[in-house]
Amino acid sequence: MSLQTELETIKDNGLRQIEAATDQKELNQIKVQLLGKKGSITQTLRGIAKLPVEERPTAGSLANQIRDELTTALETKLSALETASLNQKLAAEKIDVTLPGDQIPFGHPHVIQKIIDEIEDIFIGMGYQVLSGPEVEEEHYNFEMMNLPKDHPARDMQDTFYITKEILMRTHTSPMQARALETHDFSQGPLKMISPGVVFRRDTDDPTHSHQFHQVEGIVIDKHITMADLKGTLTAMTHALFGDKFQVRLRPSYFPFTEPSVEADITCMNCGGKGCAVCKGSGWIEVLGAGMVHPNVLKMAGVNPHEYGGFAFGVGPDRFAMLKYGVNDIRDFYLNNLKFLTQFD
Ligand code: FA5
Repeated sequence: MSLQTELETIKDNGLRQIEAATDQKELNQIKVQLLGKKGSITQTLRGIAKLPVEERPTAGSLANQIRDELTTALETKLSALETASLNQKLAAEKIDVTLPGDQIPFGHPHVIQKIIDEIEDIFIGMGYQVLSGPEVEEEHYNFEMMNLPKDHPARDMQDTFYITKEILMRTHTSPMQARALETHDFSQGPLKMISPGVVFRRDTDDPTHSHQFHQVEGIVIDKHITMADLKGTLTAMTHALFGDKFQVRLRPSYFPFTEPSVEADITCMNCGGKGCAVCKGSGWIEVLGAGMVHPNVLKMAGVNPHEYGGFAFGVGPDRFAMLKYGVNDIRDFYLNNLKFLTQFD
């Protein structure tokens, strides 16, 4: 067989093999067989040296032409195989974006925090500032500055967790009254402040008492503030939280840091005021303590009680949450039972 015929045969067989190749690995093997160092084209090219001199240029140029044709055919096939494999991969990895995704559970504010947020919004709307204070408090602020000197019998009203003799877990948010009074600059206007937070008492837990619960303290100090302002403010808060049907009733009470002192009841949610087991037949539920700030509290904080006066109150948002959502046991709020807590989402 002449060299030319040999080259044509290699080309025809090579093109057929290239065409029939089904994957890149196979194509690579064909490439090596045809164009590699020991490949058929290379071997044949070696034979050129044995040809008569005048035949060598024609044979050499044919060999180069065939090598180029095979190289082009290999590249074209390689690109076709790559496209086919990419299409196959895309088809296999296709996702249906219309399918519903996996539900990722999200956290949400605790129900008591929601009530506190609502109370904050109401008072911010009435021009109050919101302050927060230490839960680990000095006895000085928790008691002394609230007109409860050492050995005052009213200290027994709030059983206390002591850390040291002078440091305790605050039993109420009222120390924030003293802290705000001390720092407020009355030349800039009246003091109108609320302070929400956690408080701690050595109370025995029962359906309406927890040893750790929340309070929102409120205080307004200016000239000419009266008890009517207190009642109006508490009524505005109650209407905003529960609706206009709910009334506020003030009953005389005693707190060492207010004079006069009151406890405020609101219309029982459960019976609408008719009287039921929840309100023990009275039609009212006690939700907060309040009163006109005692002159001693003002004096100790450096405020002249002859010039300034006002009211203060301490709300229990845990009790509000119980009323609002018909929860009969305060302890449910603290058990971290997600089935219970997620119903307030
Ligand atoms: C006080 O703590 C006063 N500092 C409130 C106050 C502030 C009076 C400013 C005057 C001026 P009392 O102990 O009554 O008061 O608590 C206030 C409210 O906290 C109660 O009305 C009730 O809603 C809530 N509360 C009291 N003890 C508990 C408890 N163990 N568990 C849950 N809520 C409670």
